[in-house]
Formats: sequence, C-alpha cells, structure tokens
Amino acid sequence: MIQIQPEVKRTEELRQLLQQASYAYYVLDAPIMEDTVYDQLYRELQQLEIQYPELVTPDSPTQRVGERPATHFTSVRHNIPLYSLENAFNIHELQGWDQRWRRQLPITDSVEYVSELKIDGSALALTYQNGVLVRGATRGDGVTGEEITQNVRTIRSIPLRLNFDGLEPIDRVEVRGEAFLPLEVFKQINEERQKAGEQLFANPRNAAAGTLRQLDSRIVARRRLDFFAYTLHIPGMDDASIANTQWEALELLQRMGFRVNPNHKLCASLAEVTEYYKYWDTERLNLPYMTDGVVVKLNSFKLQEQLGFTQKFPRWAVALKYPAEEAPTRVENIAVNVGRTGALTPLAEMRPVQLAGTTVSRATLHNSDRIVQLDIRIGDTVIVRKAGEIIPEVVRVIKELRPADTEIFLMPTLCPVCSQPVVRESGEAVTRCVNASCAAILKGSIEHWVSRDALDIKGMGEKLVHQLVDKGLVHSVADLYDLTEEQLCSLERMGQKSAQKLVEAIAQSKNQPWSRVLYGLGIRHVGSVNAQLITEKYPTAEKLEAAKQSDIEGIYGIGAEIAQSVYQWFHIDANQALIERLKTANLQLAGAETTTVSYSNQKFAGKTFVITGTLPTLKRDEAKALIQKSNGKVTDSISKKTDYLLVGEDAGSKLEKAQALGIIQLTEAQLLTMLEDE
Ligand code: 0OX
Repeated sequence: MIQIQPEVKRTEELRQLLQQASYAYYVLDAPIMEDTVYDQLYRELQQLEIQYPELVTPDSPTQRVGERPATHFTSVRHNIPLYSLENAFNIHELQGWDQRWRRQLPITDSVEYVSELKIDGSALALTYQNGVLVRGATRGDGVTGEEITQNVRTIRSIPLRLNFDGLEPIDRVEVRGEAFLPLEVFKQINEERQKAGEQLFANPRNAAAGTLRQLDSRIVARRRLDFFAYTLHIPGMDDASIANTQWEALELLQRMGFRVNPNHKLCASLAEVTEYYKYWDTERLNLPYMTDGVVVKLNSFKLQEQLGFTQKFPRWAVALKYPAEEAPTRVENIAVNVGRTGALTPLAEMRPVQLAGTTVSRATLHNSDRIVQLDIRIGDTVIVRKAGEIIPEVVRVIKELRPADTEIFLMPTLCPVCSQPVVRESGEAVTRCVNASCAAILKGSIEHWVSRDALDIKGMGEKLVHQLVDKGLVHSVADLYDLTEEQLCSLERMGQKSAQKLVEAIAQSKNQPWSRVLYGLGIRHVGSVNAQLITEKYPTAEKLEAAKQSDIEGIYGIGAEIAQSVYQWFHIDANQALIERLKTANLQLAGAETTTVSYSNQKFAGKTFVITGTLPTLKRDEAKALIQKSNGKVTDSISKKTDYLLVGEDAGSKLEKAQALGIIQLTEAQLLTMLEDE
C-alpha cells in the first residue's frame, strides 16, 4: 500500500481536475481546458485505475460511461416522498391557491414567492453519502421508485461528488430535480429512430423517461440527458440551519455543483408572479428544452413547514401550467402512408391551423390501435396539439360536433400502394405490407440505400427514385448498378451530363465499406451504429449469413430484437439473391471497417494480453477479437512480455504465474471500460 502512495495522490488530483473541468463545461457552460487536455488527463486516470483497481471510486469521472446491461431495476423506497404539484390553469386559479393557504395560516406580513420554470422532464431523487453520489432513483409513485444509479451517473451535469468548499461537510444530502432531454438531442434521437425503422418518441418527456429506464446504461450515456436541481433536503437536520429559504437552497445547490435553472425569480407579490408567468409564455419557445408551466413556491422554509402537505401535494407550492398548444380543426381525410419497412401509418389531413408558430395540416395517427382509441372519423372536429419541435398529434375527438353521416375508419386490409393483403402480427401495433415488390417499400428502400449515411449516392433524390421505380427501370437496389446513361436520359429533366454524373456516382458507391452496405439494406433495427458493430464481428456477408442468431446476439451492444431481425433477414431467399447480385456488381460485402464507432484502434498498440478463466459475458474469442481490434496482441502463455492478464472465474495457474511476475490483472468490465470510453 505504501508503495502506491504517489499514485493515490495522483488519482485524487486527476479526479479533482477532471471534475472541475466537467463542472465548468456542463454546468457553467464555460470550459476551462481544451478537449485534448481533458482527454489526456482522463486517459492517465483510467490507466492508473486499471493498474490499481482498488483506487477506483464511485465518484471517479471514469464511472460515467455506463455498464453492461442490467436485467431489471430494483424498487427503492424514498426516504422523503416525492410529492407532485397541484395544478392551476390560469391566474384566477393561482389566486385561489394563494387564498387557500392564507386561510390556513393567517399572516399579515408580505410573503416572498420563488417562481421557477417547470421543466417538462422526469423527476429524479439523488442521494449523496459523505458527498458521494450513492443512489439515483426515479419518482415512481412518489413513495417507491426504481433504483437507476448507473444511469444517473452518465448525466454529466449531475456531480458524482459534491463540492463542500467553504461548507461544513454533510453526511447525507438528498437532491431532487428534473432530468430532461434538450430539444436538439430529442430531435436527433427521433431522426435516428426513424432511420432504423423504430417507433418515434412522441415528446422529450417520454424520451427522457424511456431513456432513464434503459437497462443498458451505455445507451443512456450516449443520449446526453441533462438535469436541473430544485430541491435540497438534509435529512435528520433542520434544513433551516443551512438554508432558510428556497432561494438560498437553490444557491446552495449551485455551490455544491448542480445545474440550477438560471431563470428563477424572487417575487414580492402575486402580481410579480403573474408578470413572470406572462413573460415566459412566449419566451419559453426560445429555450433549448421543454417547459410546461411555472412552479410557484413560498420562499420561506418556516412557512413551508407550517403549511405542510396534503395527501398528495405540498400546500406551499403550485404548478401554474401553460395551456398546451392545442386548437380545434376538421379532419378532411385520413390517408395511409407506406414506409420502407412496409409499415402502414395513418395520417389525419386537416384544415390548416396555426399552432406553436407553425401551420399544421397533418398529424400522425400512429397505428390502428390509436385510431380505435380515438374513434377518429373523416369529418370529425378534433383537437390537435403541437409543442415546439414536437410532431403534431390528435389529442381527442369532439364527439358532440360529429356530423350525422360519418363512418368508422378502418385500416385497409389491402396495401394502398400495391393492393396486396396487409398483415398485423399478434402483439404488434403496426400493420404492414409484406409484399417485397410493393412500390412504396421499394421507393423507400432505395431512398434509404442512396442516403448519406448509407451508400451516399449524390444526385439521387426522392423524385428521381420515384421516376425510376414508376418507369420500371429499377426493381431492387441491385438494379441501380445496371442503369445506363441512355436509360437515365429518357427521364424527365435529365440531361446527358447529369446522367453521366449519376452513373459515375452510382459506380463510386461500390467503394463504400461493408458496414454501410449492411446499413443500406434497411434491415429493421439496424441503424448505422449497429451495422458497424455487426460488421466488426462479421467482416463478410457470408459469415453473417452463416451466423447463428445467438452468436449475433452475443455481439457487444446488440440485443435480442436486433439479432433476430438480422438473422431472419438473411434467411429469406429473395434477400440472399439480392446479396448475390450485389456481390456480382462488385459492392463491398467484405472487409473490416476502418473507422469504428465504439473502439479506437490504437488503444492496445504494442500491448500483449493473456486470457484466463471464464469471463462473465464475453466468450474468449470475442474478448480476443476486441483486443485485436484495438491493435493488442493475445498470446496463450504468460511471460515477462505479457502486459495484461484478463481474468475470469476459475482462473488457474496462469493467474498464479502472472501474480508472481507482477503482471497487471484486468476484469472484463475494466477491459470494456478501457475500450468503450473515448
Ligand atoms: C420542475 C419542478 C418540479 C417541490 C415540492 C413538490 C414539487 N418540473 O421544474 N417540482 C418542483 O418542486 C417540487 N420544482 C420544479 N421546478
């Protein structure tokens, strides 16, 4: 132990530096060091922690990257319940709340209110023991939530260790606040989901809640959740000894290292609260996150304590909501779109209305379940809602205004494009056209194939794709490679020069790597990241075709649903024929990807590994492939040249030999951390 003293000191130093840098970047929005410097220090800390695993602490910045999937979450009882808020929908109701608490506690002095923006996210309860984050939990029903500490650790604006500088250290601190997805990130996630043929999140709140309940915290880490703190509890101690008011508590939270929404305001009267509410009604549309109202709290903790709680709410606070941006309009038609995965999506076409600053004339109805639930019919008057960047949706039908002659809307039993029967599998909400040569599926598949992240064929836009399919020149993506300049010249508005350029661009796409080809095939759930993970393990189409479903599922980062989808795709004759044609056309159906998403290639350059024992999740050859991918060497026996011993359960003599030679031992988790984090 004495021997590693300098390392102990250095790890502490590094942690502090990185923590300060992270705080400056994520909380203050004022970076204090270059990204490259941060990376270097981070790597130094990571190396030290690998050499001395006993020095890893739960508040180390290296613990933010996420862990391998959990199988479930455990329920936890909140020490102090998470109350919800009573709603007020207008100023009149706000005054009603004010009169009610004043009746209970007659005071003549003027009171202060704190007005905060109501962030539309998911509430979290955080517990710190001796300044270190030890537990993060969802709100649940307010009494019992789910323990999601590992996911919470990935949120960069949540401190893993509190800053008690200038404060008396406190044993136990409980902090509540709202986790949310910035609108920009929300948009990006939905774009990715659309590309992968997955169901979209309806709004950022659902996306944040869904993300927090992800069993795989590595996915959470990628989603860039953010957090605003608003409640500070110090159990067992009279809160007043450290803060007397909500205003002071917010200040204190900020000092301790939390991000507190900067737009809170101390108000001396309800008139000032009203002014704040009106100001933010329009201004909130310029914020990079969603808000759905204002939370008004009595500032004094003493008053809060005297008023206490009802069964559900604190009497000293109220949520003054903004009316959701909703408007009535008439449904003129219900159209049914067919996407590239064959999914039929009903769309309400409506008389245009102004909502959240844009004209809305179409709203998705998602699927037939939603249609049944709404009982929406052509001719109905409906309420549509749109908030900020969110996709417009039909909230409800005003049945009282329904004309006499409407008919129940039924999803078509034949595909509206190819007239072949559609299928709805039991347990699925989606109705699909399963005719592989349906023009809508074909058009969508080709648009996907030529898109930027797939084969990236420049100059091949939607209109052109539609013409090619409608004229019968293209029946599959493979046909693109047989197109001639002459054929292209026969299309509308296509000159000789453009045709020539297009043929060149198509030929050029034959150089795109195998991972892009796999992504371009548009297999359900295979987005570009998954395609890269899969092609890293299966560097040729033949190998992937021969793979068992369980082997595909064994790929780090690939779940059962994805594996099943890939496996099934490769076992359909028509798809195998397509692969053959692409092979003949000289596309890249082999060859490892050079740019990897998850793993850097040089990490283990010059390092030699030996593997012993049974690893918790990876098979030996998978661990070996991962090490080799990062340029490490894997040998069978321990020697002085061995740098690392990767140790699993029931390790035998290799472990003893490694110990004798002082070789660094790694667990699978440590190896994955080294590979994951960048
Ligand atoms: C928010 C928010 C939510 C205090 C006691 C019950 C509710 N969504 O932004 N809740 C609270 O306050 C707690 N404040 C907020 N700002």
